[in-house]
Amino acid sequence: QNLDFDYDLVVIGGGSGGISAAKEAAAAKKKVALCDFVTPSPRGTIWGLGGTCVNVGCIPKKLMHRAALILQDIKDSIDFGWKLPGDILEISHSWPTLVENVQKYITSLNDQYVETLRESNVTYFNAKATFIDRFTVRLVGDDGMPQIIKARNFIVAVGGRPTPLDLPNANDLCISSDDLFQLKTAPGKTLVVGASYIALECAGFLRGLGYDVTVMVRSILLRGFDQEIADKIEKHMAAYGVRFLKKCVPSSIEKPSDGSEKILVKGTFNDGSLFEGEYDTVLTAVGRTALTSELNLDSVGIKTNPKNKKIMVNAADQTSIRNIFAIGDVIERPELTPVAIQAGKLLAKRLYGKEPVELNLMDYSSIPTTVFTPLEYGSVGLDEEKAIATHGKENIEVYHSTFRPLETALRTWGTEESAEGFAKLVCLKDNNDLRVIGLHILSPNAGEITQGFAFGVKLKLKKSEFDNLVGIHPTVAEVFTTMKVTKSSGEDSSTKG
Ligand code: FAD
Ligand code: NA7
Repeated sequence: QNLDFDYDLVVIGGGSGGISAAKEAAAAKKKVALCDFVTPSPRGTIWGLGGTCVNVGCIPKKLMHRAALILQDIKDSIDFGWKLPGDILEISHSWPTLVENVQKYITSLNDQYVETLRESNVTYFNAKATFIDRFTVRLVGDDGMPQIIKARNFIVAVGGRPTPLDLPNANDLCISSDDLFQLKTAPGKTLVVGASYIALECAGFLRGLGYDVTVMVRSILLRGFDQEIADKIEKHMAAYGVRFLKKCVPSSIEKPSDGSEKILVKGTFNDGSLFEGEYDTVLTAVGRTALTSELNLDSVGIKTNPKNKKIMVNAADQTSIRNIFAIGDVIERPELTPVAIQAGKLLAKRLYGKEPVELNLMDYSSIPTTVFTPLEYGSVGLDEEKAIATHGKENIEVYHSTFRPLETALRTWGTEESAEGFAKLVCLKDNNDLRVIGLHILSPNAGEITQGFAFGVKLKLKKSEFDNLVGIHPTVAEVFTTMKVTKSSGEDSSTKG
């Protein structure tokens, strides 16, 4: 085979994982190219360099979450003595202003990514890549002109896109998270189909911004997360004004026959009863599909999981073809930005660094995460159900605490439930001690708290070590240093005084 390579490494996909790997490889003085191409959503939405997180994921989601929380702060301000110039009910929000400013910020990040690649000596192709053979890809950009490049190694980091709802008209009438953050007009009365992470986060901030929001839940909320906390999130969101249609799936999505601009959604509940409702916006968040179908992987011999189209890799992120690697959302690992970034960096270090390969293997255990629902839910390690399933109920002790954060202590609006927080430590009985194997918190700023405490779970600390840690008072996080009530005792988990 002619081994006249154009590059040492070609990275396919310019998102969190791809950019991280490309920069690290270029820093090791390798000749690197990165290609990134965004296929428009079925509604025609497109975006710039940086992948899902920057353009249609974490960043716009968190900014909109923040936009919604600001109204809570304004409402709370009255109880803290602030006098607002007018009636609180007259406060209004401009969706187009939010979208315009969020998009301006994203564009600035897109420009920064182009600049970073240039400064790092990574050649950037705004083009879609398809494999021709294990050393060659075809690139096609907006101009339609194909270009062939050869590389010794490839990293596939193409991520995923929202899975469309499998119903006629769904692509024309519904939007996905790919479209929401660029929506020109306010979403209005919204139905969110799906009940996981993305669905609940979007439902939460849309409600917080003042829209009428209903969530259609096929089975349970937040599959894979602690279900006691998922129940609390449901109650909190319901108190916040979100409606839930439980055990219901959509059966048809149409334009009403009266010619109105609304979208008519019909659905079926588990018990066979029927649902019908009209909405201004239907947002589907029913999972994501890895973008592997157009890479021509089969002809190169790269194996994918037929169930979910994800690329199969070994512990070193190597595919079934030796010189081709894959990282990020396109493989079967937690779909999170820092996971993709870390995996990309470590993979490049393993390929081109001087340290022994074993030192730079990616550790996928104890990865912290946060669901940015109106009351945030941070978690790291095992949830209670998984801990019991793995270790047996007799080997698990759970500490829990229900508390009212000072942030909401003076609140006179909303329900008691909407002002409460909750924390939980899942512990494994270990000789005469307990080891913390799961940490969960439902509170304002849960993301910030969980990031710090994740160390404790990652380092396999004992409950006694959490108890020995001196808290910072008055904070929410100090709850983890003072947890005394076990679930098995049946005592009330409310913290007083
Ligand atoms: P991506 O970032 O998806 O990048 C892949 C890139 O490759 C894309 O630009 C794609 O267009 C391009 N591409 C695809 N095919 C080709 C091809 N053939 N040729 C060239 N380019 C191609 N994670 C968190 O950690 N925290 C959060 O709060 C969070 N919130 C999220 C909210 C939403 C609404 C969504 C959708 C996701 C969220 N995520 C969050 C997940 C996070 O965005 C992803 O895990 C992360 O972006 C994955 O990075 P990646 O590099 O694997 O892929
Ligand atoms: P998930 O986590 O795969 O969840 C998909 C949700 O959509 C879940 O609630 C499903 O219910 C529901 N679903 C799936 N198919 C349907 C249909 N056909 N009808 C109704 N409801 C359906 O996807 P997300 O998009 O939330 O997040 C994916 C990742 O991206 C996530 O890990 C983040 O890290 C970023 P089920 O529980 O299966 O009954």
